[in-house]
Amino acid sequence: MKWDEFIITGDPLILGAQISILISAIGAVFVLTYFKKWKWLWDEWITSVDHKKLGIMYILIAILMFFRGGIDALMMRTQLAAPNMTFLDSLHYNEIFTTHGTIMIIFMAMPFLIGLMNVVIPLQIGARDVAFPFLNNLSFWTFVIGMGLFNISFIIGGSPSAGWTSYMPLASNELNPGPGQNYYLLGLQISGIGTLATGINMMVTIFKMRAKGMKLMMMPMFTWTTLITSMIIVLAFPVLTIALAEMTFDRLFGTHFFNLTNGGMPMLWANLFWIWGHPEVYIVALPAFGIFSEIITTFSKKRLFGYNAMVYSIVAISVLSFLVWVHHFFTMGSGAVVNSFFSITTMAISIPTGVKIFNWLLTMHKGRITFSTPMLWSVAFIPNFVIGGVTGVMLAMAAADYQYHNTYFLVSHFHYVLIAATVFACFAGFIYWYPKMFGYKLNERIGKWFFWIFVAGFNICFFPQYFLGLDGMPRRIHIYGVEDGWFALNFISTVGAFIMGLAFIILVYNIYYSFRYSPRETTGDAWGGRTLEWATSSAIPPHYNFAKVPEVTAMDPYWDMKEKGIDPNKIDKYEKIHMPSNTAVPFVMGCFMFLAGFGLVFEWFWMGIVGAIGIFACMAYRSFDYNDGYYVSVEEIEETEKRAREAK
Ligand code: HEM
Ligand SMILES: [Cu+2]
Repeated sequence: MKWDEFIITGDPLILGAQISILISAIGAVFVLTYFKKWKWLWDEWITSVDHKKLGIMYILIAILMFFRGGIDALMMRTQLAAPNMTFLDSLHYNEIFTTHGTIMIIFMAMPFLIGLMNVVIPLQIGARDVAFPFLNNLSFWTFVIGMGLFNISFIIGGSPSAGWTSYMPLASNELNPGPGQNYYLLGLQISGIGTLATGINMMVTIFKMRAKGMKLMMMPMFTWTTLITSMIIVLAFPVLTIALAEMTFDRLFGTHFFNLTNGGMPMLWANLFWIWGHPEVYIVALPAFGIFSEIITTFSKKRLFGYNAMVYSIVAISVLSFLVWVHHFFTMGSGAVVNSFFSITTMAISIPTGVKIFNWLLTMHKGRITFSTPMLWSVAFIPNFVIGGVTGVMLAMAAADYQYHNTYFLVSHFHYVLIAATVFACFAGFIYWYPKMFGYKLNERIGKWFFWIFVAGFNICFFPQYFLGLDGMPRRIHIYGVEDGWFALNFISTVGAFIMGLAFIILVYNIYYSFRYSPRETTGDAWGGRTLEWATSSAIPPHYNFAKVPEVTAMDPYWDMKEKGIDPNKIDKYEKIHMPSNTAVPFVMGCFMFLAGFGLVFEWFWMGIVGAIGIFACMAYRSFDYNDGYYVSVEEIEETEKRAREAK
């Protein structure tokens, strides 16, 4: 690599991005220095082990990534707006769909949901924190480092361009020289470690830290979906870890796992990728189902219809999610028997999913529904997601898939599923728990504008793509001709994409507007909630969550308490509370991970070794760190609780 190739120059779009990043960075440093906020940032956020703060930081970064992925999407839609456009060349287009897909799934959808889990789950089960608070901070920093490494590729060295699926041999050294693909491998590898640790953490938290009396079959639905999602993470992510490591070896050390030479198998990569990749789809879908369940019950003022059926269908979906991966390559010639098997398992998933849809509808049936914005998103989810689901069943028919495969029919299908389930749920959950995090609601009127414009833009963008697909337009093409006859629908689709972009601006404006003008929430129970997170005070409950952990005697425990006239915050005598200390180790370790990752991307092995030594040094340091946390004194609890009550 020559130095003049190191920093990407010459492209006006990238130059614009570089300049705006530089300006934002200088601005951030200036603001932090001017308001003397560095210490606050370090003590209260960077080294914090408080699950709520880590959750908020996850969400913040996810929104940032939604912006980046969204800009990518708009650039692609601009290029495709009309025949023979020359806005992006083919290589540039390839890079952008690769970073768009990877960022949206790995660095937007997952961290958004993990952020909401972090904020909500310990509160919802009546715990003081997650099971392993140190690990939680470490997970966060590994995710940030992986995200950062992946994102700098477009400034330093060049972006990956082999698609988010990185099929071999397209992703090999021969067809994809340069550091781009290495960024993909190492960025995902590092952030994947964080995700795996989060999965373990959440699983142990939910199994071991529930409030007294909360049996498994009494857990709120978001807790259930988080538990099952965590199990999927623990089972699926190691497959990705191995696959990425093998491809890294192929590229860096000349092994032959996925090359055609010396017995390697390109299809092995496709299989490993989707053995992780399909469960991954459910990692971002199940928590969404949980969020909708919480919101629909709250705003229908009813218990969830068919609670047991809901739990069993989540379990069924999670088992099936490991048995369908071949539907991603029906056309690669596995033969009729294999294709039939995977065709049937795929279609079978629609049964438990359908059960859930009916349960949500029946929860709303005869409920006293209020259409607040979180509820609007949840109601809109149902028909939009059904469109995605039904076209999924169409794709599942192996014989018919020979027609749909790799066309815009598929592109439309997976966006209907990912946006109507995951993105709608992220928005819904964000708005729903916003008062818990920040102490005031987002403005409802602006929120409704955001909702209607986004949902309209979404359908205008993606519905026409089904017909483009049926008309034969392949995915991942950067140009088409007048004679193809795809102009009108593509143009409509692009208009829809920009409408969604407009909606996003409205969301950002709403955050600003509500920060300035929203009335402060004083009850801690902004929406008339049913579960325990609403029993704590807001904004952001005290770092120990509950001065005294409530005892659970019924499903929807907070609703039950309210009905019985019990105030969980009325406590005669406080007792001191044990809490974990902050830690700087994960942040430092993250810096070494970055060094190691960056070194490997450029095959500067000395740098990789320095980074690795640093990582091990941090581990050793941590092993001899006997800090067992500290006690929050009774006086401090009294003081904190008084302040929280006074805010009422
Ligand atoms: C918000 C509006 C969005 C728009 C306008 C949009 C648009 C696009 C476009 C134009 C492509 C390239 C299609 C092609 O050339 O084959 C694409 C691919 C993709 N999108 Fe989106 N997208 C959006 C949101 C999302 C979200 C939220 C996710 C995931 C959570 C997502 C995941 C993907 C994936 C995985 C690909 C495939 C990338 C590949 O082929 O390697 N998109 N999207
Ligand atoms: Cu799949």
